[in-house]
Amino acid sequence: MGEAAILGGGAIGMLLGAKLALSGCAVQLWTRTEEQARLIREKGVRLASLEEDGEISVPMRAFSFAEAPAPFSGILLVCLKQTAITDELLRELDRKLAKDAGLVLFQNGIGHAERFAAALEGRRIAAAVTTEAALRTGESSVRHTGRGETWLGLWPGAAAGADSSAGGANGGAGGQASPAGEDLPRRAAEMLKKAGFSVHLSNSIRDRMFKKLLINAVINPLTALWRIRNGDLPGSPERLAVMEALHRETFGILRLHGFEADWRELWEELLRVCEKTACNRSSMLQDVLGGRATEIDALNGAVCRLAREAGAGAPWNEAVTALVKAIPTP
Ligand code: KPL
Repeated sequence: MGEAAILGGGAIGMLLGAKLALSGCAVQLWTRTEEQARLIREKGVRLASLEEDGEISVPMRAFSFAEAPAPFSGILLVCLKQTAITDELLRELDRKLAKDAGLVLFQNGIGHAERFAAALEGRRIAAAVTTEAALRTGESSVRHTGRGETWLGLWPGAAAGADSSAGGANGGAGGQASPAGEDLPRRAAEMLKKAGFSVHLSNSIRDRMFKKLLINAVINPLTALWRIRNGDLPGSPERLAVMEALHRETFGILRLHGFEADWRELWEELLRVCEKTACNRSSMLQDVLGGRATEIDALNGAVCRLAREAGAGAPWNEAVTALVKAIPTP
C-alpha cells in the first residue's frame, strides 16, 4: 500500500495533505463537496507553513468523496470531525476501500474507532492523537499555527504498554516479523515523519485518547458555553472551580475504565494547554459560532456513557452536555 489519501478537507486534512505531497508522497485528498475538490485540483492547497513566510501552492489530486477512485488500497487518513461520521459514510467507505486498505483515525473524543472497526470488517485500523494546530483560512487554504506531537497506535491496541518515538511499538521494529496489518502504525508514522511531523508509536493508544479526552472534555464545552478563548478559561476563581470539578469527575470515570494516570499531573497539563493555546478559540466554540453541530456527543456525552457502563454518576458531564446541546443555533 504505497498510496495515501486524506478524507476531509478541513484544517488538519489540508495540512497533512499538503505536507505529505511536499515530501514526495503520492497523496490524494477526498473532500465533502465537488466544489472544494475542483478548487484544489485547479489551484492546489495553499499552505502557510511555520517554516516560510507567505503561502505556497501545493498541487494535489483532489476528489469529492462521492467521486473518489475505488477500490482504494493504500493508507486512508481520516480527518473528519466526529459529527461527519454517519452510518451512510461508513457504508460508502466499506464500498470504496479494498480489504487490504488501512485507516488512521484522527478524531477528537472517543467512540469512533469502535464504529469504524464494526463497519469496515477486515480493514486495519490505527488511531491517532495529535496536537498539531492548524487553521482553515479558506476553501483551499490552511495555516499551520503550531507544531505539535502525534501518537499512533493499532486499534484495538494491545494491553497497556509504553509509547516509543523510535518505532518499537505496534510495528515489529528491529527486524521482528509482525502479524499481517500490525505494521500500519509504523508505516503511517514513517510517512508522516518524512513530511516533517513529530510522531510517536503507542502501545496504549486508548490511554492517549483518554488523556486528550480529558483536556477536550473540559476546555471545549466550557469555552463554548462562556464564549471565551482558551487562555481566559482559568481566569477567575469561579471558572477555575468549574474546570476542576469537571476535570475531577471525568478523571474518576476514566479510571473506572482502566485509565492509569496521576490526577495532579493531568490537571497541570490542562492548565498548560490553556496557556499554550491561550489565543485559540476551541473547536467547539468555533462550531457554536459557525452554527455547526458540535462534537459534544463524542466528548462529554461519551464520558456520560462510560459512567453509565460503570454504574457511576456523571452530573457535571451530564450538565455540560445538556447545556451545549441547548445552545440556540443562529
Ligand atoms: O483540541 C483542542 C480543540 O479546540 O479541539 C484544544 C486542545 C482545546 C485546543 O483548542
